[in-house]
Amino acid sequence: MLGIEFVPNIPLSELVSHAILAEECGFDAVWVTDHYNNRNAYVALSLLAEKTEKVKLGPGATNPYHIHPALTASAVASLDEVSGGRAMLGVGAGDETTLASIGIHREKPVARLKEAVKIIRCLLTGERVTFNGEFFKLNGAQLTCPASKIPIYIGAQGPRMLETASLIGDGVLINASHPLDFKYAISRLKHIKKGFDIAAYTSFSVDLDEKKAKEAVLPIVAYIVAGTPKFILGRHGISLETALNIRTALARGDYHTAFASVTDKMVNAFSIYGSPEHCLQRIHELYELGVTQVVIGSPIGPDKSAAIKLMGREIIPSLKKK
Ligand code: F42
Repeated sequence: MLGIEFVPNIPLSELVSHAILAEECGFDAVWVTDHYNNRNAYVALSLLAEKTEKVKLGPGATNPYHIHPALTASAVASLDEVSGGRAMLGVGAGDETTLASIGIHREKPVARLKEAVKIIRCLLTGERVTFNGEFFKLNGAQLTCPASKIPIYIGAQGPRMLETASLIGDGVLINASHPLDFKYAISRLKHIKKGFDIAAYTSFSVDLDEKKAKEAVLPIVAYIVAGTPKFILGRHGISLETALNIRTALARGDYHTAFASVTDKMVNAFSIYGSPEHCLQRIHELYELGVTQVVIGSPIGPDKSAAIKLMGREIIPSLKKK
């Protein structure tokens, strides 16, 4: 399966055009990111449901801190109805910094996510649910629009979250681009059952001009490096000190220094960028490791529409042949 990620930080009319184009070019799934400061993910997804016909659609990823799991269940069930059964759900612990900016402290993420997924699954079956958990209490709650077939994907990078995803998810969304990170992550998915979808949520930038593709991905890589834990930086031979320099520059708004400090090692570790041939080879590497869905994530390319068309011409036909 081949997915694409859209961030609703652009007018939704534009996002809809990109998604229509992605469907025409052969993508199978469209994920919309969920952060309070962007346009609302479900508003975007309802529009996409109306304007597309085949692609699967889902938030990638929402979280059980800024939305109660009962509301998430109701939102994805509604999406399933308006899209004619194409909904999927991505749910993670949420972005710590974004949550902190609206006063939410991300406590006990693994335990909270487990409870939330249990509640969402029960509600989606249409059952009346009474639940007395550590974080959530439900008292005879019931949906009027059950949709029990919606697959639930867990956003995970850490060892405990990955193992949990393999226990409670129908799939996992792994935010990484490099084979080394997938080797590690897949080794932690200890309990997966047949049909479990291992999705690689990559940072991706394709263009005929490799230099332009690289320039487009630098800002994203700067943010990734700034937020990546020491043990993952070490895996790629990147020192904590260089990462901290980027974090400090970003924090004081000095984007020039931050982006200029991104090294080739960092871009290679945390993104897939370059010509269509090169990107195709990197995608193949991930499928060979056991990834079952590659998600083409931000920035997609220096010009999104051009990059989606380029994928449709020079990458997707070769992937579909396999
Ligand atoms: N976050 C968003 O807010 N919006 C998005 O659109 C979004 C998209 C997205 C796509 C793919 C993806 O993989 C992640 C995405 N995220 C998005 C981020 C996502 O929501 C999560 O933040 C991220 O995936 C979680 O990262 P993680 O697996 O590293 O988990 C964190 C929480 C972690 O620290 N995990 C550790 C681990 O080993 O897995 C351990 C945590 C742990 O054990 N905690 C204990 C517990 O009970 O939870 C408590 C420990 C204690 O002492 O309190």
